[in-house]
Parts: sequence; structure tokens; C-alpha cells
Amino acid sequence: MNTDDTIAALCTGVGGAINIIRISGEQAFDIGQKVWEGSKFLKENPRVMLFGRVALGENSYDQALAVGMPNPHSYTGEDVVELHCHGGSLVAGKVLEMCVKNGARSAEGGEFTYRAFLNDKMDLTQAEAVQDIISAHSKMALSLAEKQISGQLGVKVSEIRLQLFELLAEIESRMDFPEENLDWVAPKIINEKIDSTVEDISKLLSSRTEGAVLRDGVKVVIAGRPNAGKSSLLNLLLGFDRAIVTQLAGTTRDTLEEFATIRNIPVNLVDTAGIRDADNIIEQIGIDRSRKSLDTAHLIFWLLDASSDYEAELKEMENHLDADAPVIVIWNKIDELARLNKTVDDLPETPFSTVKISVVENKNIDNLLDLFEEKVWGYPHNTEPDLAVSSRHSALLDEALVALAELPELVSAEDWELSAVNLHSAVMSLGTITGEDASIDVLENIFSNFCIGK
Ligand SMILES: Nc1nc2c(ncn2[C@@H]2O[C@H](COP(=O)(O)OP(=O)(O)OP(=O)(O)O)[C@@H](O)[C@H]2O)c(=O)[nH]1
Ligand SMILES: [Mg+2]
Repeated sequence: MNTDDTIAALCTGVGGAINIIRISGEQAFDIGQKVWEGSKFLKENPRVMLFGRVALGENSYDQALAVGMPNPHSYTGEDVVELHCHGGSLVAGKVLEMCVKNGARSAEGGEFTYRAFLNDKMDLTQAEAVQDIISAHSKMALSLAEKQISGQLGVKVSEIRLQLFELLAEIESRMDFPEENLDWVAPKIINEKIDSTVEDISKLLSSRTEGAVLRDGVKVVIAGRPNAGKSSLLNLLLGFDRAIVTQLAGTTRDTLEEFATIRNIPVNLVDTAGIRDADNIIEQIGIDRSRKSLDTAHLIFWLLDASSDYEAELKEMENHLDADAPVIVIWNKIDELARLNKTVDDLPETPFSTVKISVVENKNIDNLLDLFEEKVWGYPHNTEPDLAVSSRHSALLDEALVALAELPELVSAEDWELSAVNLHSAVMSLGTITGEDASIDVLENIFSNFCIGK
């Protein structure tokens, strides 16, 4: 990405009442002033919203507000002008076209944030948090992204990197001045410091589950025999009637996906066709899809009908639950037990974590959700995490740990050259997280995933 020209892009989503076009770069004020005009000049009235009009082409104008933010006090750290015009893709397109006609280049995805990063407005973890905020699907994910954008994760990683950097300096000076008996830090002390750094990194890595769950969400597949109440449970969890429910076995023919936030966890809920030996082709295709969904699930809700033939229910379950994902077995329709002269204690045990519920009577749904949370986080989870690393961060932290694993032995053997190589590699891995040591490829890869206008 070229960084010394002036870029422009629509920063708001199409379909809103207002469009904001942002211009950033050395020419921002010139271009902004050519596209927008008012009774005052942008450059002479920085950081003030001014009323005027934008040119949409020859002799065609629209009312618009404009604000100029001279560098370095802007999002990108460059001169920035923002034009706030009426909504509609036509107006936005015209204004953008005028900006380009007057010398701006259409910005690529993430280019404004990339410039903010290059101008030290934020480190790489903060830049990534900008995108996390945009795509946050739950309150907890948003709050985590807010903490990351404030720099908490970047500061923590930088602190660890600095500790390693100091050790590297110590080791390099031993290599540079081997003859001079300077006041060297003893290998034992160096190793103690490495141990404590490894502990810090491991602590950060322990948040990888939170990071993955809150950023990417979990795919929960609801499966079971026909009529077990799968679609009823989907509707209950969603809070609205998404799937058709009837007393006929084989109602759901296709897999059906819907997004929900359950206990603050972003969830992709998948309702499936009831699994049985079907005698018609449509149902059979649906059942094949159900099986495929099970293979890609993060978590499986397997429903058993407590008012049905237990043996058949359990047999079907055993036939399908060789998937890798954890399973919660749900005995549904316990409200029917009294009519059948049974109690919940008569329901056979299963080899999985099991809850007994009634969707129709909304009974024990909290037990199901408690178990769901426990399966997702791996333990009861009541507090909101302060930090949670993304998969990119955790891969780099893993790399750093690998480099550090061999160090104590090398340091004890006073093999300073190899020690330096390993330390340097760990420093680079951490610096790639914050961006200090990130290569252009890494940066372009990260920012190319951003949306245009950010
Ligand atoms: N008594 C009782 N009936 C229930 C309960 N949950 C669902 N049902 C009923 O069971 C029938 C089947 O429910 P569905 O949700 O369509 O079941 P399904 O598992 O999606 O069925 P298929 O799509 O055919 O695989 C409907 O008549 C529901 O009203 C429950 O907790 N108790
Ligand atoms: Mg169904």
C-alpha cells in the first residue's frame, strides 16, 4: 500500500441516513475544499463542523457538513477532512468520484487504520481491535475489544518483549567483550528471568479460548431423531419462531442456521433434519447434511425424546456421536413423563454430560445453558476476561515459547551465541504481535481483512 498519497473512502455503511466520506493525506484540505464549499474555510476552522454543500458534478450540489482535522491530531495522524452528506449510495458515489477527480485515490480496506499504525497512533493489537469492535457479536466481545483498543494487550506484550530484550543485550555484550570481565549477570539469574517470562507468556496464552470464542463464535449443532424437539429448542434459544414445528416426524428437511448471543457467547445455531433411515430422497439428503454439520460442530446438542422408545433414541445417538466435538445430551419432553407413569430418574444414563428439560414448559433450560457455558469455556466462567489473545497472537506466543524452551540449557552451558539466536527469535515473535517487528507481508495480510473506510 502506498502511504504518501491522499486517500478517500466512504466510511459509513450503505443504506444509512448519513454518509461520511473521509479524506486523509497531505492533500486532504485542498481536495476537501474543492469538493465542499461553505461560508468558512476548512483549514482556518479546524475541528469545527461547518455547514455548506458538496459538489456532485457539474452544477449539481447537495447540502453537507464538513470538518477538517490537521495532523497529527486525527485518526490517521495525517491531515484528515470528513464530509458528512445525505445517505444513499448515489450521493456517496458522486462525492467520492469528485474527491478522486480532484486528486485523491480510493482507499483500500484498512488503509486509514494502516496509516494510523504507521504514524504511531496505535500498535498492531490496537489496530486489530478496531476491526474486532466492528465485528463484535456480544457485549463481552465488545468490551474485550474496547480494552484491547485502549492498549492493554499491546502494553503487556511490550513489557514481556522488553524483559527479553534486556537479556539479549546482556548476552550480546558477553559475546562482544568476552575478554573483559565485566559485571556479568550469572546464568542462574538469567534463567530465573527467562522462567518468569515464560510464565507471563503462558498466562497470556491461557486466554486463547476466550479470544477464539468471543471473536469467532461457536457453532452449536442441534441433532437427534425426528420429533425430539430440535426445532422447538432452536426457536426457544432464539426467542422467535424461526423453524417450523409440527407433531410430524421429519418436519425439518434441510439444515437451518441462525445467529444468536447466548450467555454472552456468539453462537451459530444449526437446526438439523432428524436422523433416521429415511425412505424418501429429500429427507435422505437432509439427513446427510445433518451428519456433515456434526463433523464441523464445535459443540453438539443431542436431543433425546423422553416420551419415546428409549432404546431407539439411544441407539441412534451411539451411531452418530463419534464426532470430535463435545456433546451435551438433552432429554427433552420430561413434561410427558408423568403421563407415562415415569420420573426423570427412569431416564437411562448416557456417557455424556446430560440435562433433562422440557422445551414446551421451559423447564431446566438454565441447567442446559450452565452446561453450555461450561463446555464452551472449559470451566465455570463468571468473570469477563481483561485480555484475550487472538489466533494470530497465540500462534506467535507459541513460537516465542518454543524459542525460549531451549534457552535455560544453552545459558547454563554458556553457549551465548545460540542463546542470542533463540532470544532474538522470541523477541521477534513478540514484536510481530505489537507490530514493532512485523514484516510488510504480515501487515498487509492483517489490514487487507479490514473493511473499506476503516
Ligand atoms: N410435550 C412436549 N412436546 C414437545 C416438547 N418439545 C417439542 N415438543 C413437540 O414435539 C413435536 C416435534 O417438535 P419439533 O421441534 O418439530 O421436533 P424436531 O426434532 O425438530 O423434529 P424434526 O424436524 O421432524 O426432526 C412438536 O409437536 C412439538 O410441539 C416438549 O418439551 N414437550
Ligand atoms: Mg425440526
